[in-house]
Amino acid sequence: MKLNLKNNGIKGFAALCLCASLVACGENPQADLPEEGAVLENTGNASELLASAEGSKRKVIIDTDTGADDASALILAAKDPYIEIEGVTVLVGNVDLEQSTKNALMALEIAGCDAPVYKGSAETFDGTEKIAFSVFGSDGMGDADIIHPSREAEDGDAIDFIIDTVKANPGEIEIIALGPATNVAKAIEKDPEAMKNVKMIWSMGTAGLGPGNASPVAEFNVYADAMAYKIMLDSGLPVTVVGLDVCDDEAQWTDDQFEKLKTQGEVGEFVSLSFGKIRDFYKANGSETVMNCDSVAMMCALYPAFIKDRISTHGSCIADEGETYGMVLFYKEGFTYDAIPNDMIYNVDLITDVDKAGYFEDYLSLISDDK
Ligand SMILES: [Ca+2]
Repeated sequence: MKLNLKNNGIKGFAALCLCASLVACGENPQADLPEEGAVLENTGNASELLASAEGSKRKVIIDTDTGADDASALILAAKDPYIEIEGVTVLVGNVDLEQSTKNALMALEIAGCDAPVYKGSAETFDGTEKIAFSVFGSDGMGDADIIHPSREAEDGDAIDFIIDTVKANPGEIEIIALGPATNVAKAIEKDPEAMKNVKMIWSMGTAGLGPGNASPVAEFNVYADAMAYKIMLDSGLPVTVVGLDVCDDEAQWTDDQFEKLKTQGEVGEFVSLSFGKIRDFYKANGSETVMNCDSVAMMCALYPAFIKDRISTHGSCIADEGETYGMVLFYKEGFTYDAIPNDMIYNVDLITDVDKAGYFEDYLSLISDDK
């Protein structure tokens, strides 16, 4: 879908789009943002999404166990003119901490973004050594020889960075967590008072209201560190969860779509190549299409219009060993259960529907330099 964006009384919207691609990561001057209430004439969803974003810059920390899906989401964020990426915090998950850090640095670099990157957890919340498990290739990025970052991570620790940034920006910081909840849980444990000032934690995690992928009931990010996820949900902090069930069916990317990505310059080719190994994995398991949940979560966090439905819930994570390890139960606010009282803390919003059909075209448009 070719977008037809028209400048409709907005100062230099074309310049905004160009600006967004050249000086991403919150370097765009505020004056270049569309004025509140501005109307964008368009024929495509992505521009509607841009118009639905808030008029002032939001401050985000992106927490990532950077594999190909995380990298695609980082690029989406780096291209967004409405957010300031305060920093990217990394942890083990899809790949080990060192590789995860390199992948995050490379994804930012390919998107022209110089946000600082901080290393975090190399093990689970309770100190268990974490064995990385990747279906994205040994480097988490398709083993396509595309990871050659020119930058290195900052000296500071990711947990301290999260705490210090939240302290310095009370009520303003949104954490977009794309991996296991270890870094977030450690920050909550280390300074719970400071973390009360978090505006929102967006979490790609859980099976939502559908089946799991790490086990029949557990999703990978939760399964990788269920205690950390439990601490995050039990903290009472506001959490918005994007589960597996809103990333399936029409939201899954096809071979044709990956080919289309390849034609979208250096960034599109990078994303397409990084998914090579997981596409093989899906095909070997009988699926011609591939999930990209981290970018669904990023779309939800950045573009309210992408979200079609949500419910207010209490989220309860099972961290005890056993068949249900890593399962998350959602108790719906206002629902009367037969057997148990439903008078809990409803700090967890569960996204229950997104614009699956428009997801790929939206993604393609939003990372494009010629929106
Ligand atoms: Ca991830």
